[in-house]
Amino acid sequence: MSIPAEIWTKIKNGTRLSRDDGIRLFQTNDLIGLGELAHTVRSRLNGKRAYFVRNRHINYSNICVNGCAFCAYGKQPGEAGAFELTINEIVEKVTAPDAKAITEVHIVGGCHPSKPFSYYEEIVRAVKQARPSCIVKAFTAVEVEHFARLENISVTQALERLKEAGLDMMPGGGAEIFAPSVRSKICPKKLSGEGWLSVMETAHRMGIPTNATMLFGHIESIEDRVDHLIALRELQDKTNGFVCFIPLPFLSKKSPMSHIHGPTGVDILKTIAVSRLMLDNILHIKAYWVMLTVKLAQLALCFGADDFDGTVMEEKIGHMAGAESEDALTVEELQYVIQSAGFEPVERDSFFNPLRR
Ligand code: V47
Ligand code: SF4
Repeated sequence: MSIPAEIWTKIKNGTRLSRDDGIRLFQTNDLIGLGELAHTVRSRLNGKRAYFVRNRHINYSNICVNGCAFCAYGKQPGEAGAFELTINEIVEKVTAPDAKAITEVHIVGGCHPSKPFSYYEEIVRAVKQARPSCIVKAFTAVEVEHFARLENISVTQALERLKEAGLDMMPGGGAEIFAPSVRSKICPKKLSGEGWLSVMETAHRMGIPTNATMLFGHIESIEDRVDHLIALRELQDKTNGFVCFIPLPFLSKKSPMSHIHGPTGVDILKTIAVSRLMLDNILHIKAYWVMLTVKLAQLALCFGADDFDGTVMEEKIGHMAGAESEDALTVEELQYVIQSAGFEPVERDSFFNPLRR
């Protein structure tokens, strides 16, 4: 199916796309046309710029009671390979010589059955104290709701305490696919899609910006993807709190769901392009090279993406699921791949303010 002329007109005029438009875009075989449309919008919003950040990931623990069917990272308490870090070990990771230049720390874990809320407050406080100029982007909506429930406090109280400790921003993980029929199969114990959106709405209203994700290419339908994007767009209309959207291709190789193939390269590029076109109120789309591979992420810049994430030291979630990407990239490597795709590399902070060095 080719792209209907009506959609070209809507994009040219900046008119919002409907659910049907989104479905028709996913159904098209005109990959190049789709890329052209997404590139038009991306150029309108972000010119030739492709952003990156000097960041590192810290996973404080992989112990998780949720046991999502797609996840190779989470371990049950006592299972081989389960780990948890002390506050000192976490601080060492942000004060090590190789972390000297970072401007962002991305901290996530699992849903631990017993750690007290004070542990999470202490993580944020200690990292902020060790590196006051770094942005602390920590804990998904799923983790925050879990911590609050264990501590018997509200999500608002949990976020107030984390903000007080130094939390600047929240990552976008845990969204998966909002459709209850999919969630009940791939992550039945996890916070619902509605719950995820509600935690994010609370965070945004408290002045905590967040990212958003979508895990695609497993058992969901095209309609589920479009509905997921529309739910994010509707919340963004209300709060304007989402900074960046990150489409995450399902990595199947080492996942417990390895019988399902992940998305093809064409599907990944299509999904990035449709995300750019549907999410007219989220300024940035991330080509997360860790899960895409650097080569596909480079192509994604021509299909609507404008952000390359960053140096990403010590990523575990994607690599444990079989990601075939590097462990980390240097700033020179990021600049090289962006530039050789025909874009202008711009170092940014976590909120996409350009940084001049
Ligand atoms: O929430 C888990 C996903 C997410 C697999 O906000 C998997 O800046 C693919 O959210 N295949 C964590 N994906 C990663 C994440 C993220 C990454 C980079 C930047 C930001 C940001 C957020 O990874 C999880 C889950 O949705 N995930 N297992 C898998 N087998
Ligand atoms: Fe736990 Fe997150 Fe893995 Fe689900 S995806 S099992 S919540 S770590």
